[in-house]
Amino acid sequence: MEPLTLCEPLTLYLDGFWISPYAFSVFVCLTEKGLSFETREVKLHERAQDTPELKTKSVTGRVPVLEQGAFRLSESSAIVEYLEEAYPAPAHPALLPSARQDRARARQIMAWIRSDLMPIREERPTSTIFYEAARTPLSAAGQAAAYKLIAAASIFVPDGRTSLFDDFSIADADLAMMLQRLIANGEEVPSKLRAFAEAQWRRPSVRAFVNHPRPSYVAY
Ligand SMILES: N[C@@H](CCC(=O)N[C@@H](CS)C(=O)NCC(=O)O)C(=O)O
Repeated sequence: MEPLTLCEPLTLYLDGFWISPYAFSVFVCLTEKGLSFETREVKLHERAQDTPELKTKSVTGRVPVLEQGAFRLSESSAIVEYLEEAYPAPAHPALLPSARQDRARARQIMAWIRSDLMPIREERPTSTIFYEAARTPLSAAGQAAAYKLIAAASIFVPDGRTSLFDDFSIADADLAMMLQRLIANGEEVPSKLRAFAEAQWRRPSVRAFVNHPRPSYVAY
């Protein structure tokens, strides 16, 4: 059953403005793996996630959703893990470190980024990276979250390096996206972390997402 599924075309459902950090993670993963895939935009500002079609595909009404034949999966970290298992090294680049403890660290960083730092996510949404920068300064809670992000990232990113581990991992892209919320909005970010985020931003898979054409933004 599954080998047949793996031959089926891949479709990534993502938001219509190409700003979802979770869709970004899956997009980078698919691109780094060298997989051909289609993208379908879901207009979240028109509540397209509530349509029966998307509800059936995602179950939870959220993007990203990966579709492969009759198999549909939402939750970016589950999708990344699926792709890593379904398209493993050496036939495809590994997107999690091969060393067990590094792999665990990458998963820690990915889980943390998805579950903490809420004031940054609220006050510096990814629309401020791809559209217009924020107009108001960070609140006290936002500043505390920025400090927490910078403190942790300064430990996670080794000195003199622009990647978390020896080779690229999907945690690099996720951490860079979180740091870009500060950088793009002119917040103070130490040079080591700025160099890290900028290096990740130059990666072709990341550029393909960042430079993808976007329609005019409608706040939602
Ligand atoms: N934990 C989820 C988060 C997904 C998520 O929050 N997606 C947002 C777009 S960035 C969404 O679909 N929002 C629409 C909604 O919740 O109705 C993941 O990692 O995929």
